[in-house]
Amino acid sequence: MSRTFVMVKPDGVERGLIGEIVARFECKGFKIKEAKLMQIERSLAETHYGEHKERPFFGDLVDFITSGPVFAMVLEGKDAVKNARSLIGKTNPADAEPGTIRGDLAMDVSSNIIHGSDSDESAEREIKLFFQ
Ligand code: RTP
Ligand code: MG
Repeated sequence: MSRTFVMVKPDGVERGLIGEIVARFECKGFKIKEAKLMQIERSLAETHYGEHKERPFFGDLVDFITSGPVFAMVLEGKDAVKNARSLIGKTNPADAEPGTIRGDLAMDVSSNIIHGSDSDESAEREIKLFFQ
């Protein structure tokens, strides 16, 4: 068993999709170990997305992720990072397969409704950042 960090982004919370998204992870077999609705401070957003700080979309990404509450979760399961990313689907919802969360529920790369850690190291780093 391993852990991953997942959060419903402000667009997903605003659209009332927390229940739908949590249900998909539970149906897959994940256990929810921690969960909270929270407002992300700008400094936390900049640290969380630090790997993208030189990218042209960084400012918009930080503005977006701090624009309203997010629903942050720690999920446990077999190959948690990989299984969660496969449920989530590709970064750009236009490329995400139907059946995935982004493929079914989003249309735009800048508001793609959910975040999932991309490696075990990122997962542990992000779990510490959000749930110390
Ligand atoms: P996330 O970190 O949010 O789970 O998304 P991801 O791993 O699938 O994608 P990543 O490469 O880490 O990018 C982080 C977020 O930046 C936005 N993005 N915009 N305009 C663009 O070309 C672009 N590329 C990435 C997306 O909202 C993505 O989720
Ligand atoms: Mg990422």
